[in-house]
Amino acid sequence: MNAPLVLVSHALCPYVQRAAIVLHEKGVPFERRDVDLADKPDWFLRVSPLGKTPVLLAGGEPIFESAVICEYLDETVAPRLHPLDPLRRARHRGWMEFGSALLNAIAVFYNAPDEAALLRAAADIHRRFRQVEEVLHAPPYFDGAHFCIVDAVFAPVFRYLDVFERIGDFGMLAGLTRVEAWRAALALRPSVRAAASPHYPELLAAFLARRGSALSSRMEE
Ligand SMILES: N[C@@H](CCC(=O)N[C@@H](CS)C(=O)NCC(=O)O)C(=O)O
Repeated sequence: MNAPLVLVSHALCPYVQRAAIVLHEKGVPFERRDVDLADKPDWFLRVSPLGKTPVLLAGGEPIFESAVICEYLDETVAPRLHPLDPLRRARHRGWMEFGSALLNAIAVFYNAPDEAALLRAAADIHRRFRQVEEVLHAPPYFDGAHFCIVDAVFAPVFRYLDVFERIGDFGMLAGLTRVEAWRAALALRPSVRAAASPHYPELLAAFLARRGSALSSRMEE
């Protein structure tokens, strides 16, 4: 892979972080090009058929969808992050999808219109993390010592929790010691640290405060 890589990004996008983490793990230099998703430029709509970030421009060719970008990078640049065994790889792909569903549940939480819906959404997120707790058996990462793409998918999920916990105790990880240990290990990983701006917590807090949601109201208290 010789041509320069460009990651079309948005500062708050968790899917962009997945791709940035994988690029960093593989030691691939890349340029981030941020777009305003509230006012999408024409060049962006030409390379992003769904109008979403991330897009990876690889030698000028656009690749969209974060999971596809991660898989492409894994197939083309060492070290391999996915397991070599097809059955384990298939299971990892399932948990990547689970991570995407968790991001949707997080959006339901921060958009919840009232306290009852907010607490229901928090309980739903806790239930999902209980499922994750059941499959974590080999610390420090998702599948043992080897950092994998599922780790890159969950690290941005945990970044949300860091900010939610500043607002209140929602018990999303209550009693889930293996998930907490995994979260702590991911937070120390250089690729994870580099995937978002140091201002990310403040930017996310400002975004959450503007939602007009129950969570926004709590932030005003
Ligand atoms: N399935 C996509 C989801 C990407 C996504 O939802 N990106 C959001 C930002 S985090 C976006 O671009 N939203 C703009 C829009 O939907 O108009 C992926 O995995 O890449």
